Amino acid sequence: MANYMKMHFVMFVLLLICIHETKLAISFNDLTNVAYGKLAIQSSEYPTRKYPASKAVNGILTDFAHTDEEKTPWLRIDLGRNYKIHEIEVIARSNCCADQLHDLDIKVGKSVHDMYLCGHYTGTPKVVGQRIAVWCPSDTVGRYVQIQIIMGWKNVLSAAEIIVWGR
Ligand SMILES: [Ca+2]
Repeated sequence: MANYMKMHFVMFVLLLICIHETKLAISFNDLTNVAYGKLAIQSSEYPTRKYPASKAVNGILTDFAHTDEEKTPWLRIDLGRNYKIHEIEVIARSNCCADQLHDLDIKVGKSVHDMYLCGHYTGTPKVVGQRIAVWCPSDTVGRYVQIQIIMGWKNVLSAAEIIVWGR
């Protein structure tokens, strides 16, 4: 009987280990924000030049990058090397005007001349500080991440932060 109990105990422990390993396999703990502090440029500067693209990758949600008025403004981040990219989040500015951030193409590429779509956001944020998230196709690898407004005629692109979850 003692051996029977011991065998059950060992099986129970093995089961716990299996559950633990499975959880590790499906968790995303190894992803980091690979955009944080990286080089960023945007298609134009707001006339006061107070809102450079770097403000979209500085980890601060209360400031933001802001282009001048254009038809299809964009902001591009150079991650410094290729990363496997899982998810990209774009956070609207938190003081006003979240609707500036609408109808976005979110692209990834190994080269700025060869970017492909990770995801598209259709519509307009309804609240300040809104988070827009897109999940890239599973095999997405790239060094450059770009967001661009593709609808309308007079737009400004203003993002408080762009978070790129990758490894
Ligand atoms: Ca910021």
